[in-house]
Parts: sequence; C-alpha cells; structure tokens
Amino acid sequence: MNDTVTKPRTTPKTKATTKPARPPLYKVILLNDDYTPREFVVVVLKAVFRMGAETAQRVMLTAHRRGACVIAVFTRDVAETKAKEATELGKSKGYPLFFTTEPEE
Ligand code: TYC
Repeated sequence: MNDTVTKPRTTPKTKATTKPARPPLYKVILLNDDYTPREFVVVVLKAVFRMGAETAQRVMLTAHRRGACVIAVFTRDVAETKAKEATELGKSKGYPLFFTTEPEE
C-alpha cells in the first residue's frame, strides 16, 4: 500500500561498549553465642549453606573462638534470605543463633 513508510528501528545503532556491572556482593556472618549447641550450628551450616561436615565444623569453631566468622558471599537477596532462614531455624528451637549480612568492601 504505502511503500514510503519506514519501520521504526528495533535494534540499537551502536553496541554498548562496556559490560553491565556485576551486582554488589554481601557477606553472611555467623555470630557466636553462649547457648546454641555446637552440633546444632553444624546442622544449620550443612542444611542452609550446603557445607560438608568438616567445613561446617571448622566454621562453627572459628565463630566460637573468635566471636564471628564470614561464611559465604552472595548477591544481596540470597545473602539476606539465607541469613534469615538460618536464624529462623535456631529460633524455632529456642536458640539465639544469629546470622547477619554486610556488604563486601
Ligand atoms: N558457643 C556455643 C557453645 O559453646 C557454640 C556456638 C558456636 C554457637 C558458634 C554459635 O556461631 C556459633 N555451645
């Protein structure tokens, strides 16, 4: 019908020259307390953070001796969800076990 009508461009004229930035990462930190049984901390680390028995034991002991231990790094959403899930597991058993998050430098 009308041959002179031009279609709008659907692809950009130029390609982006820089790659999209990586999402910022957040640390999940395990805090020590005086009441949660060591074995229970290990169970939670294995279940929520998919750690093997030896790693979970080592991480638990590091938090126990030093007061805290960085256990993993994720995108913000994943870090916050896992920290909450792990903290809730302790709470469901009446333990004060606590996992927190903070942005990586
Ligand atoms: N300190 C606890 C106890 O002696 C064990 C424990 C270790 C608790 C690490 C929390 O993040 C923790 N029963």
